[in-house]
Amino acid sequence: MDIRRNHRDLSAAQKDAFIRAILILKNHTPSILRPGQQYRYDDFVQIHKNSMGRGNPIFPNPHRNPLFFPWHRILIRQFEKELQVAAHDPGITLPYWNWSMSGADDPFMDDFMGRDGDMRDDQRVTIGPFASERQLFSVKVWDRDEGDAALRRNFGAIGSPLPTTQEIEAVMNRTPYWSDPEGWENQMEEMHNRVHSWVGGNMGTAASPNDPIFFLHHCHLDYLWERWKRLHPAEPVISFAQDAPPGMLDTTMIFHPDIEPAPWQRTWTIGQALDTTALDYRYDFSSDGAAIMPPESDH
Ligand SMILES: [Cu+2]
Repeated sequence: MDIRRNHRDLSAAQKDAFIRAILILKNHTPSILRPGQQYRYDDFVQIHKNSMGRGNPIFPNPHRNPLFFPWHRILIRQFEKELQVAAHDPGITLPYWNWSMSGADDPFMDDFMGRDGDMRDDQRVTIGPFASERQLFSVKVWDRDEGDAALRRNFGAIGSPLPTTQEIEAVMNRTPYWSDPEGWENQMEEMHNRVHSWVGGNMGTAASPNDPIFFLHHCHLDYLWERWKRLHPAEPVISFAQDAPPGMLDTTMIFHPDIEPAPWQRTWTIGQALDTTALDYRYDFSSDGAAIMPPESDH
């Protein structure tokens, strides 16, 4: 069982292994979607771009839709497993970023996610493992037309500030899962959009997985879904719009359009993505947010 943690609880060696695995996937693991033109990391960017209705769109679009949480859960779980395989290291798991920039919560360190874009260099990231001059992290899949090969960030330039703990907790108290616009999913997805815009650069586009912080961001959302389930045990883990067709839980989630190859062999129904232990991972709830967790019955 893989255990995911807050990035601040990772050792220097664990952070290093995570970054190295990303660079292997980005520079050495062959692409399945466009062999010879990009690497495996870029396939994840392409899948996400398609999911936003760009490139070769996939239907249904898993954004502003109850599918958002289960669909992104599978996307980042597949990424995590491919990191493990690429680095021959089953100990690698996705860390999450709790959207705070204070002290050890800040993931944008020179030896981890690297820093903000440089305003004197067109917002290119110039410090950290993904810095443009290292040439280890060339963007291959763009939102629209071919763009800059450098990773870009522009912290806080667009939209609202990062969500505060109080804002996050206010959303965590919401039920049910889906109710437009006041439900937990609806409000949490909105909050998630703010974080994409706050980081800016590639993160503000349909090709947002170009920035590795995407995976720490979505890991946090996945973690919050697990916490929400524990906070509201009587609430259905997922729910749909009143006019949704019956049998939604048994529908297979779509990760590629018909005109592109499947990114992986397996498929999942929505119902198969509701339990992390069935996907062979769980969160370490002992350090983060423990104070606001209900007591667990088994210990
Ligand atoms: Cu997305």
